[in-house]
Amino acid sequence: MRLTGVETRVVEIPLVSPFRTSFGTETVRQVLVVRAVTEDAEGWGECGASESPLYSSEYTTGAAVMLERFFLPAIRTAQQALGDDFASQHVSPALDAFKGHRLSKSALETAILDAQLRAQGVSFASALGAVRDSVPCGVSLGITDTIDQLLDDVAASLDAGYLRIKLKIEPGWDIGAVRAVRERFGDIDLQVDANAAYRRSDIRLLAGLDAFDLTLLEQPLPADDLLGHAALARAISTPICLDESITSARAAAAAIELGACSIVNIKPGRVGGYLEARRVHDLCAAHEIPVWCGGMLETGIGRAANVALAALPGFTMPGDTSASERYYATDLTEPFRLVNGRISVPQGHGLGVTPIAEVLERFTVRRAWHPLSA
Ligand code: NPG
Repeated sequence: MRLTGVETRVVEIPLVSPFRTSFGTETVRQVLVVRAVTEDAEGWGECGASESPLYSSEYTTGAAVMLERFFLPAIRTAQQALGDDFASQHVSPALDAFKGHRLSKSALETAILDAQLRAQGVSFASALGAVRDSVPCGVSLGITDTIDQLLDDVAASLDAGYLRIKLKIEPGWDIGAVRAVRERFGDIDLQVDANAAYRRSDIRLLAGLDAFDLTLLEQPLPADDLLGHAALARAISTPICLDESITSARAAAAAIELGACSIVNIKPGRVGGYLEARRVHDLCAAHEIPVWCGGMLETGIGRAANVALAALPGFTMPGDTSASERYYATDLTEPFRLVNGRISVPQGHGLGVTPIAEVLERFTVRRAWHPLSA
């Protein structure tokens, strides 16, 4: 393929309601949208970074700078060396010298992969190896001011058809919230996500969750504390799932070998892209570790790719692949809808969805075009 250029846009879209986690509250989703233009097609990617570096070290403006200053010049060099043989599998090696910044790398690789697949007439799902045409969906519920509000959110989510509920927790909003939801809704598929808000000294407190038969406890401890997670896994019966700690297939292998988790949340952005996400999936499948697809408040662009990934065989648990309306009154693409708790996997070429030009324009706050042709 021959890339003629890449457009970066910073987009700001209001969320239907504030999303509060242990690391902060988002009311407007600020997102970097990447468009890769080739001679035959154009492709789209979305960066999972938020306005501030609170979930990870990356943030939207920084991601735009990384692309502009480092990644696009490296892609230009790779393309000059490879000529028409340049393809999406060359993106990650071309960017490998730059440490970290995986969310940003993923956005660029996804846009280039999308352009390639559209030109080839292949869907993301079939390129990745999907085995189903719809995926079971869960929902992630933020921290609320009161337990009553949380119970209302759970009730609305179950009414909408979500097949599992994930509660965000933090110190002071954990056992009580879980108990209230269990008491009110009984035997639902329920899990919790701490976003690294606890420390090893909280093991006794976290053992208190065992009474509630949760499907999993996600990322209780800091990302770099694999040994702490292993110690916790030995001390409690609730299965441990890792998110922030799993930054690559290599990191997943270490976590599994150490006994730090028995379930893995795969977020393609967090591991640097969909190609690495598939490697994490394959590794977990080889170790019989169930996986599910995480979410980062994606617009329809990122959601399309996540839903395709979640259709791979090892994704045996419902993911954070909610319908567009859970977050956005107006999505950048045609909205993803929940039907009987599932979302259909797009079957069109590439991502199978395209941003609606007028909507994209309305929410764009900054844009830049970076020519790449020689
Ligand atoms: O459904 O897209 C979704 C959101 C799921 O809870 C969710 N995402 O910690 O996993 C997380 C959280 C998140 C949101 C992370 C925004 C980073 C940014």
